[in-house]
Amino acid sequence: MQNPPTRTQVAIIGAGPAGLLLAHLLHRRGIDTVVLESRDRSYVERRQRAGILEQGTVDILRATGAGRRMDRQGLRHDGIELRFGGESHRIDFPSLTGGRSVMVYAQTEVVKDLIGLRLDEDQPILFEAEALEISGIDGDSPQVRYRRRGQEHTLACDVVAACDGFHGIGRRSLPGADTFERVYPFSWLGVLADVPPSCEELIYAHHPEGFALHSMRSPEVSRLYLQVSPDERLENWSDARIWDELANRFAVDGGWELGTGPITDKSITPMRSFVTEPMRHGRLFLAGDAAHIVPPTGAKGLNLAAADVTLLAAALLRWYRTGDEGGLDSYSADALRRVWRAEHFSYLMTSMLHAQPSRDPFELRLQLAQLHYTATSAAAATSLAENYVGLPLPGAEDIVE
Ligand code: RFL
Ligand code: PHB
Repeated sequence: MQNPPTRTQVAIIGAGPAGLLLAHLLHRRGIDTVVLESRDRSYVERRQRAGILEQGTVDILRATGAGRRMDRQGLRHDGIELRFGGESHRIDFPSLTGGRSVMVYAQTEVVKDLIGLRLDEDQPILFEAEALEISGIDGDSPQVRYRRRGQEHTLACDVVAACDGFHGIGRRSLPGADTFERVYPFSWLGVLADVPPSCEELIYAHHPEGFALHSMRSPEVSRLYLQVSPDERLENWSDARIWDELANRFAVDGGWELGTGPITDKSITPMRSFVTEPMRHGRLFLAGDAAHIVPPTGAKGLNLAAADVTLLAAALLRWYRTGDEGGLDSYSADALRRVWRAEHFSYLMTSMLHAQPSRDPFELRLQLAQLHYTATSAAAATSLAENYVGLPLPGAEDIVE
């Protein structure tokens, strides 16, 4: 693209799941967008992150023509396994949630699919275009100033959607917001390994030494996580030590074998909860990690991003079609209701499954009581299942034709 566009209807900052899905939903309904992304395409497509799509996220991708590869290559999962005290217990999603389930399909693949669609449809997406400033949000023609290939440009628009993640400029450009934060006293060491998963469904393991999670990316690739201390360094974790510790934390009475293989990616992620309120000021709207972060234990981050932009797309469509601002006015409150539900669920899962650094025996017994209750009570299991597969997506019916 030689001359980047100077005006659009909705300027979208960030080509993560939030920005790309918003652009896709709006384009289908005839609303013009320009996506600005500070990184290059290959970086965005390779960033290892989420792996689980809620039922509502799967439905919206499928209903809008973005789910074809997901339906071929994604793995539908009807439950998860909880391991604690040497035993394993299965939570069955469809029977507890009226038939809902989740899809194992990596964020990298969702992002590739949405970028592919955008380029096939010849819609503007500018990589290596870093938004520097958002201005004019109290008027009706805001602007985004950005730098691309050493040159500064200005993009004028009706609305700015800041989908620029936790470290973007969107949140800092929204005046008068309140923030809420909790930093947890542990991190996740995540590895990607070329070995078939040793389980059919994800395993969330509680262990006195710390939490472990067995997830997957495909029938050939496993994704595994270990709780580590926040000041832990990657160089302390040889591949052999990682496999030993995983086997230790997943051990169950009667035996279970963890397959091992070459580790192809290793990283440490801190865990935090963060929310900014409100998510809108004038013509600036925040969506996804730009507005909120959850600890990954509930697998909610990407799904919340999808929920925000579904709501925002429906509100924008209503406004462009009828001039009715009702959806835009209630966007922040409606989005935050779901955000806080997900914050609470992620916090509960995190607190139930992770070892406290103090090794407080009272806390440990509370965790085991909650795990036992979840494994044996239909009411408790239903609550976990309903939150895990995700509540219905408001706005989805309005934005899908
Ligand atoms: P992203 O994905 O961070 O995308 C934001 C994009 O904005 C760009 N950007 C800018 N572009 C232009 N100008 C600027 N000034 C810019 N500043 C930033 C960035 O380069 C980037 O491309 O945010 P988005 O779209 O809101 O998506 C959120 C999700 O990525 C995130 O919530 C999930 O990855 C969280 N998460 C999980 N979510 C789930 O739903 N299920 C999971 O199983 C799950 N597992 C995880 C996770 C996150 C993890 N990490 C590493 C944080 C597991 C891990 C380990
Ligand atoms: C992942 O596959 O990366 C994953 C799965 C479930 C979680 C978090 C991460 O809760």
